[in-house]
Amino acid sequence: MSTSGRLISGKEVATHNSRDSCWIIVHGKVYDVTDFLDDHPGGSKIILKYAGKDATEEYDPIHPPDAITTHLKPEQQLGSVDLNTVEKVEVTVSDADKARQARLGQRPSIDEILNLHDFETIAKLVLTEKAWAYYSSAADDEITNRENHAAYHRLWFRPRILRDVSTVDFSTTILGCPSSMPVYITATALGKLGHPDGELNLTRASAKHGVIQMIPTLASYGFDEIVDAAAPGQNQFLQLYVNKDKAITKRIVQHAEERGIKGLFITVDAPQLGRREKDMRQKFDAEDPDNVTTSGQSGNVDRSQGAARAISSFIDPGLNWNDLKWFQSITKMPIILKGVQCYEDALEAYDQGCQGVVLSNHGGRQLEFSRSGIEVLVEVVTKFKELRGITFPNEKFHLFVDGGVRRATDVLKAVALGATAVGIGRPMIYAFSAYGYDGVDKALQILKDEFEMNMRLLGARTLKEVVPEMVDASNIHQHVVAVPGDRLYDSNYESMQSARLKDV
Ligand code: 173
Repeated sequence: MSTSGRLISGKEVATHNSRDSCWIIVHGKVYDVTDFLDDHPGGSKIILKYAGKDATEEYDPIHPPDAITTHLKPEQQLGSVDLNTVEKVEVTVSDADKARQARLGQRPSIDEILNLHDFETIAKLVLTEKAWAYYSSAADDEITNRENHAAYHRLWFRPRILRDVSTVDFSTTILGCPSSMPVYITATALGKLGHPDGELNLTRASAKHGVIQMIPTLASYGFDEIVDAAAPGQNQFLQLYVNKDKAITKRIVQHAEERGIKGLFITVDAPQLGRREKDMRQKFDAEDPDNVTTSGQSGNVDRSQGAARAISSFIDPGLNWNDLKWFQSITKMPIILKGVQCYEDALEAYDQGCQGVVLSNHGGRQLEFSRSGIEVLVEVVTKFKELRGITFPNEKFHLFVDGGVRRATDVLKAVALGATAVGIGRPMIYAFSAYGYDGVDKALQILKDEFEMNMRLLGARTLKEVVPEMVDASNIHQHVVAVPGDRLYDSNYESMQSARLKDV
């Protein structure tokens, strides 16, 4: 800090409250953001709302803690403020969000949660509108989002009988790291929108259950805070959004390697963020003066943002195959491309020396009508055998899948078809949004219980015995779910949606 901690009074900060001179306070530090206003990925309006004031509460859930110090020059970091001299800014909370807060106290006991879907039901009730919109939204009409889950309905088991399944073991290794099950917690951004401990809930529960957490580039906690929260020996991966500024990317990658990260998952399906309209609509509130343009006509309101788009402008749309060599030159971590959607690109990744690919469509949040990861898995496995004589699982090149996974049976289908492991994203955020650490702990335990039972019922004692012959995938490329509607069942089944909330 250039003025090495000059103590500034709240009164002085308050005078810098305009576009011409705009200071803000975040976590007790004062920043001169006048020259940064037009560079702020989320726009200048939101900063100007806090000009001369304390912006911490607004800032916290949607920025990694070091975002501000990374973006501002040392001379723009002015010093500290005595918070007692600062007038409190009330963050406006809508009545709907107040009601949601109240519902937190009325959640059913966690003992009532039986499966991963249940967390989503509770999360929808207790999350703020903004958080629910950001987490749950997907591209356009959300067809791919639904297809991700539906695709698993086109795969049916061919179990084996009369095998001694007194003990079953579903542990495995992922990129050389032991894992208690063929599941990892995949990267999802902005954890603090759901719970104050955000991603740290995932770190702690992963440690307890012996699974691997993939740390997102856009976590609400800083990368180091998440690594520091890990237990000794706990393995973590890093999901990377490649910054247009290669120097920043290099620093992030090399720092991750120094901190012991075991795999670099480079996101390759997001040169531009998809339209998540549920998220984008959050920005639009005709009553909100922030949303009225200078012309005063709500018809001109910029609806093009949303939490994700607002903070994604740093991502390099120019990223291409030639950059792989550069990544290989700056790190020895295994490099995995996350977001591969056809066998041609999987083969290219293999030929260029990557250690694997994640067959993924970004949770249905990017290209609408991209196929599900599990469908692409079948294609990739078939083509690698046909064109290269390579079979899976394979220690030299790993296939991962994510999207739509809610049950251990989904994971077992992917493993049978050749996946090393499967990434689970939204269900874990819903778990901590609903119950914090306990939610993630329970979610992982549910998966383990489901694995144990389903391995027995499949007739597989280890994951090696979960083989392609155990799954009938003949229908996977048919984009029709051939399960007839079950009206009698549907009319009697009561989901948690209609569960009664406890009286306060
Ligand atoms: O899916 C996302 O929301 C995502 O990956 C993202 C990308 C940029 C900014 C925030 C989130």
